[in-house]
Amino acid sequence: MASSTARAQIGVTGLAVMGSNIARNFAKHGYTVALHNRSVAKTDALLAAHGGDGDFIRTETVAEFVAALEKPRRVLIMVKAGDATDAVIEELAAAMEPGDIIIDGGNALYTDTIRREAALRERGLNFVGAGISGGEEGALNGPSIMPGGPAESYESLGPLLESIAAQVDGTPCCTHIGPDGSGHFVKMVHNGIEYADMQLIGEAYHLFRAALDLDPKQIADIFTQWNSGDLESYLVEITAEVLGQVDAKTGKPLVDVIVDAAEQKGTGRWTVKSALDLGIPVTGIAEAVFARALSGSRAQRAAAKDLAAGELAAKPTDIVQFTEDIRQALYASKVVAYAQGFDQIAAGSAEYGWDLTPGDLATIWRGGCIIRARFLNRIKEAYETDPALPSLILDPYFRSAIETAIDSWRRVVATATLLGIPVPAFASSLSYYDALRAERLPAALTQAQRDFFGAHTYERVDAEGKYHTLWSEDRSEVRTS
Ligand code: NBP
Repeated sequence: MASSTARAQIGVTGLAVMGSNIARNFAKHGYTVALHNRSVAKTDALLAAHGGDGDFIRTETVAEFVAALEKPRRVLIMVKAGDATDAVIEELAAAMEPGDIIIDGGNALYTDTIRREAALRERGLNFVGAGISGGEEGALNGPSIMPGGPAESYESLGPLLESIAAQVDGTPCCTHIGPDGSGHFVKMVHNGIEYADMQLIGEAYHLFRAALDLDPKQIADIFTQWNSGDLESYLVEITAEVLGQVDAKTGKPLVDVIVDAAEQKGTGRWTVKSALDLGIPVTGIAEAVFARALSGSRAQRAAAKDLAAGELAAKPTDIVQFTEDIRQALYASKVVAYAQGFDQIAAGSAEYGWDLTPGDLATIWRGGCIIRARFLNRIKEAYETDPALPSLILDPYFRSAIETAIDSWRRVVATATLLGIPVPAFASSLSYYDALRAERLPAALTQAQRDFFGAHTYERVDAEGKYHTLWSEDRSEVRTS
């Protein structure tokens, strides 16, 4: 630990799990790190346990903290998202000078980041909203970092962030995403995709148990096997670990003694709300958010548990075939979830004028973050080949992967339905796919109904313009524009 002089390249305020690990990560990469936390106890605990990791400067007050930083000052805030972040920004901004950089590494709502960036810009300060993924392990050993904010600030900040980020094939999992709230927006969609990915894995697991009567250990082995193929990913890997875990108290599989009510912190919900505003169907993510909500409706579920199931079909007898069907359904549904997430990113980019590059995101999500997967290399390649791809599903690789999977996918959704096993994400992803490729949708009827009750007009397939049928008169048609 060194004395407090203005020589720290980076300051970290908020030294709970994430902040302390990122501070250590910076220190391990040779940076001098100024430390600050609202309550000094956390700063001291960090120094006591890990002071030897590198060059730290201990500070108690914001004034000391800011004074410890070389100029332009770079401060990373890692506090609870929301009001706490606003409070910390205000304190810091009052003590900092034009040209300094404040980075919010918390899980901020991107509209808050847009607001904060504009307010701080007025005061001559650079504000960077950086999405950080990877949990505490990633924060320490290399997260995926999604910084959004002024491009000038990235010149000074980028090298630091890129050096502590995860690296894949020599490429850092960090790049300048775009202006103001773009980094947090992209992190939000990342988390939404994470929800979908977890739900799909959950549905696969449920089918193994309820349709094939496999036990958690057998299912763990299947996930381990899958992790050496196209599905290789952090989430598949940890699923195998979790399913292999035995509860010390009961000797049962741990998963069987955990209450089946999933909680959520809110980023999945934000993703869906934003998608609704942007008019982008993110059905996989939405089903995942709703599935968690339904699982948590414990009183309602308890009251409903005797509801009729109807006549159920026989379980599949060819375990090998159905296991492969589930693998294919998982892969195809995952393609849909990512395709939808990337659609949302494109829509957000257009709405806010961010000019985001989807291929960059696939690149920086390959390591460090929770959705890291072999799959992301394919997405990176798809956008490299065609940056204006209308949907990820239309990329030749994914198109052919779905062609291979389609029969299995249908069998899985149909079998689950006939067995009374809920597969909301598998089923809605398949329906999305079928809707996307449909020549005609029932939307023509919807438009006619809207015209009937609200004179909302419709377009014709055989003529330009907008039309209205005089439903309550003689039902003749008039052109309205
Ligand atoms: P928490 O989200 O639990 O926040 C705790 C920190 O916030 C402590 O340092 C606490 O100071 C500080 N704080 C609070 Br609470 N209110 C404050 C206020 N009014 N003024 C100043 N400081 C205040 O910490 P975390 O789990 O390390 O996460 C930090 C951020 O990173 C969050 O935004 C989180 O959403 C985000 N994130 C978390 C993960 C993850 O896996 N956990 C991953 C990615 C991003 P105190 O010690 O004085 O109470």
